[in-house]
Amino acid sequence: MPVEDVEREVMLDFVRVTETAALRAALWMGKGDKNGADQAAVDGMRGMLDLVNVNGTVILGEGEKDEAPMLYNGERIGRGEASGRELDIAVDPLEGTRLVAKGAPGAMSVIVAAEKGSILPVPAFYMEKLAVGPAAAPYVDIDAPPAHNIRVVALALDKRPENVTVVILDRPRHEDLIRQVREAGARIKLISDGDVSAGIATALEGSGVDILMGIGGAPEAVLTAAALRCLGGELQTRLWLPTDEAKERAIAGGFTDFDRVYRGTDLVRSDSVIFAATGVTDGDMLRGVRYHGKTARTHSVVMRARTRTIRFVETVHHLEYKTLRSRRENREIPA
Ligand code: VTB
Repeated sequence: MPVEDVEREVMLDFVRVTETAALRAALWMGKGDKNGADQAAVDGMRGMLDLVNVNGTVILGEGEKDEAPMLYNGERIGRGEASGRELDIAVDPLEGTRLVAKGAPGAMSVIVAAEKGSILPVPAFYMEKLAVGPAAAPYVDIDAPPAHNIRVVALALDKRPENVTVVILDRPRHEDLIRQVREAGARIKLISDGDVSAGIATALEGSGVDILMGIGGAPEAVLTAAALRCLGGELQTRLWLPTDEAKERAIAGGFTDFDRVYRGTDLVRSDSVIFAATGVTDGDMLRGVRYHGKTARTHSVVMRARTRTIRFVETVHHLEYKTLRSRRENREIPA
């Protein structure tokens, strides 16, 4: 069966996967327990993945950096039947664990499925990132100073540099970057977490953000790359290896050129890719989980690069009829 047929067939199953993770994580909103929220999302995601007719290998699981529970790198997922296609999988069952713990906006559950061999197994926790939408894509350069990139984005978007909005993770490591962006005259949106949705937002008209800059999680960069492949945006990245240990880890993973710029198309090397996400708390792109009586409502996006179709899916889940049973572990997965 041609690969594109498989994408069409399984893409809605991947929405079910992120919906389930989001529904479980949403119960932890505001409880001050980011690990509990993450574990709930991981359980939901793993349980639902057992039902999908693919043979996936997790290339980038989540959690290593934060020592969170994880879908392990190398773990085999899917129903495991001969008819299932081999796929690379990258997941972040809960992007923004701290956001859920605080009940803050912007958390979502994310999965990427791509042609086997196409997801780069980045052996780093962090990457420098520069993301923009389609109009500015040809002009930006991660090696250029922020002022240059702000200028070219302003030109591409036909606005003044003072009207350009740059999203940056609010971290001490970004002090100098923030100063440079301010000197260049642009506006800044500092976020506490969630640079996947911020990176994607640069490619969504009307999101209010134009550029993502700074250092964030490396798996998050790969997820962003997959989404931007579907949206026509541009992502440029470089490994950020602040310690000897981080450098050794990169070398052990076969990465020796630390100055190399990885573009989104280097991180996800095929157009045969599906990106699915469901909102947990309200965000720029997705609404969070809402409860009405005995139902819960989820809001998801699923897109694929080959056709660049972007589907927003709103689902009503009847909570009394919804059970999730792990086939592998043969047990009911608790909500
Ligand atoms: C970002 C953010 C994630 O990690 O990638 C961030 O998008 C980077 O790491 O939601 P630090 O928090 O260590 O700066 C997350 O916050 C998740 O770990």
